[in-house]
Amino acid sequence: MTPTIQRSVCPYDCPDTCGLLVEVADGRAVAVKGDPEHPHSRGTLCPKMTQYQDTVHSPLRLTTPLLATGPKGSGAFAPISWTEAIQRIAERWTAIIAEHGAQAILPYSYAGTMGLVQRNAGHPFFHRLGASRLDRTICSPAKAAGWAAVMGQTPAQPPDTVRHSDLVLLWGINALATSLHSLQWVREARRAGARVWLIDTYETPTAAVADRTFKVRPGSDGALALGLIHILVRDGLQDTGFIEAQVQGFPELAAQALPHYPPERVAALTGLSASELEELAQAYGRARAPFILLGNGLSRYGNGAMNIRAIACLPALVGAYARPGGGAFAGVNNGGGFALGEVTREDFLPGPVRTINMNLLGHALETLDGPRVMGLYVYHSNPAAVAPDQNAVLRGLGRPDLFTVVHERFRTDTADFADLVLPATSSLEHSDLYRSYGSYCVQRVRAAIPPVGESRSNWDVFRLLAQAMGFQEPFFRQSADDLIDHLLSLPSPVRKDLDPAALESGKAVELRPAAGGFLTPSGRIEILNPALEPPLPAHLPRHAEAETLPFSLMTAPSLFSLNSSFQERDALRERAGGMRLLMNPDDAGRRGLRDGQPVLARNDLGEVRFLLGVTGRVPPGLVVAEGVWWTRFAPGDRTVNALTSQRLTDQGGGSTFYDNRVDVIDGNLPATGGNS
Ligand SMILES: Nc1nc2c(c(=O)[nH]1)N[C@H]1C(S)=C(S)[C@@H](COP(=O)(O)OP(=O)(O)OC[C@H]3O[C@@H](n4cnc5c(=O)[nH]c(N)nc54)[C@H](O)[C@@H]3O)O[C@H]1N2
Ligand SMILES: Nc1nc2c(c(=O)[nH]1)N[C@H]1C(S)=C(S)[C@@H](COP(=O)(O)OP(=O)(O)OC[C@H]3O[C@@H](n4cnc5c(=O)[nH]c(N)nc54)[C@H](O)[C@@H]3O)O[C@H]1N2
Ligand code: SF4
Ligand SMILES: [Mo]
Repeated sequence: MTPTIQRSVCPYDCPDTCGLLVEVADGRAVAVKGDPEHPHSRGTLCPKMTQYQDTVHSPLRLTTPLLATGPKGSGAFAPISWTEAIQRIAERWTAIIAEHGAQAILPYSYAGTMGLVQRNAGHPFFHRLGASRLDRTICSPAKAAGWAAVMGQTPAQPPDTVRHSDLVLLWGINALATSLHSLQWVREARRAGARVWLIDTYETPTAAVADRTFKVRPGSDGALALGLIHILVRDGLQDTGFIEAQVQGFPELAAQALPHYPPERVAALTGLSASELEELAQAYGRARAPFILLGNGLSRYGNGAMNIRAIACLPALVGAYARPGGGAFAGVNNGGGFALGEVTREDFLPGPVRTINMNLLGHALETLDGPRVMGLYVYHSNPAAVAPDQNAVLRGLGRPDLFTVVHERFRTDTADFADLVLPATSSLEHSDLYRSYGSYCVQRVRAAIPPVGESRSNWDVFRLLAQAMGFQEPFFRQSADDLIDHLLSLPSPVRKDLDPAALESGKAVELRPAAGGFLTPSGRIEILNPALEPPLPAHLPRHAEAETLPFSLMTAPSLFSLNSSFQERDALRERAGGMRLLMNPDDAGRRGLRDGQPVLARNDLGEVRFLLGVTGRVPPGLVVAEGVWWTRFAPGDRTVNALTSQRLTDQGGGSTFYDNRVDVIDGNLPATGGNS
């Protein structure tokens, strides 16, 4: 058969949402390329997706439902039919509901696939069931809260605005790994003469595209932003006209907050020298159109929302929003204009039910009562690897009385703890409607190939479960495409100029917001936000501030994986160089540790084996673990999140993956039993 080319989209939790051209032959994807007609990705893909067919047709794909035949975590399973699997789930859930009530069932999902229908497919089902609700806060709710504290619901500037900037600050963002295509606009600015400066805790791969890197202490960016504002105001570099017209609370900030952030104090808090602070402030204050590209990492701290809030004040101070090419980009917050409520169906809830924060999964499974969680349904997420406090999560998942179902493409660490595993389709095998969070693109895609093995999509599994549980609502009988048709049939001001035929063609379409004012309660940028306590931004200490273990631990993203996705690909794991812990040469030397040797990182929560990578890219006092590994490819029996805690952010109930300290010792010494 001659190959055909099908349009699709990258389904992963990445802001770029790249367009794909998939070459299909005999019902198989044989090649995957970037779609040159995609407005944001323009034909290029990252190294993870250029061989997506190797994920889709990986020999590790699950192809039938599996029933556990050994103890939890052993990974011993035998194939069963879909009919039997669904029947067993319905019977067990019915018994749990009869004995403990429906809230004893907890769904757990996040972002294995980002399409609106498949991602949210479980919501209507679990609402109708009356199950406990999951607060999906693992990623960046503190960033959202900190940003909204200042900017309200103001639509994000399109990310390509940055190409007209003359000073780009890549702030807490490893863009080469996590938002590759935003860098194309940064590079364009650089070619036109812009300076590109990186502010991170270590020299990430993104340092290679920056002119300079400023290495800050973890969790100190709020202090840094306030220190920069202090210098700007000291030297009269603020934009008084813009502030008077568009900003609320500048006099209060100047009088009450800024005196606390002189350069000497800020240098001590951030680890930057006083001269680096001066250089940063002068460059920012004197640039024609400074632009901040803001990452998520620095919000995953006990003070994360406040750090973001302080940074969000900087563009307002210098009037950057009024200058072509100036401003900031922290992610698209309202793109698409689809009625998500028509997917999630809150109206199916039988009444009030409890909500469980997903970052507290360990607590929820181990200690939470009233009622105790007896049934867990995990879909498109891998909490045994990605959730904080891995030991608590594994203790919970190991409970013999917990009935766990995992719907997955692969036998992940979480699947190993399931009573039943259901095989999931990949994005090439189902329909969905995508909206990006790193651009204003939306795209409708249909299956390019038939399901691999007996795999089924999230939407189709919940249809089967709804039928088995006796739900009569016609809603549960629709196909994913029926629901997408319905979403598109509802009018939205965001889509008023959209030609429906454009979406039907399968191409990505951009829905840029009209430029307008600031959507805050006051209609101004709220440096002072009277609804918050404190009303002005301030430096707050992070959780690990007073802890005494020698190293801050960065659990940073890897170029060659996406959270725990892509571990199935041998070539990508090899390019990552194994599960490594990066350390400064002086620290390694003092401990007698050598590059490439096994080490053990440990704290009160657990201990994890790594291979040591010694590099001057990491400053003293910091260690870096890039990527979230599957245990079966790890040097030991735990991965990085055995070292991260369930503590939450100051706002939004977010994760604090970067706010932890560890000790590191020679891994050839005997284990100390820290993973009970
Ligand atoms: N290749 C790859 N791509 C990804 C992901 C991945 O894991 N790998 N993850 C995806 C997901 S889920 C998301 S949410 C997005 C964003 O993914 P995120 O994990 O939020 O990554 P970034 O926004 O790049 O932010 C991480 C950077 O923040 C830095 N950082 C940490 N603490 C601080 C601090 O206190 N101050 C400063 N200045 N910097 C700090 C880290 O060193 C790191 O370089 O990317 C997505 N894309
Ligand atoms: N240490 C540390 N931990 C982190 C982070 C960090 O920076 N450091 N980042 C955190 C962040 S930002 C996030 S967003 C979370 C993300 O955590 P998750 O959302 O759990 O992301 P993944 O690890 O990519 O796991 C997604 C799983 O979904 C499966 N999947 C893909 N498509 C489908 C589908 O259509 N149906 C079904 N049923 N399954 C599918 C994939 O095979 C994969 O195993 O991780 C967090 N964990
Ligand atoms: S992971 Fe991100 S950069 Fe890579 S192809 Fe997907 S959307 Fe594009
Ligand atoms: Mo995320």
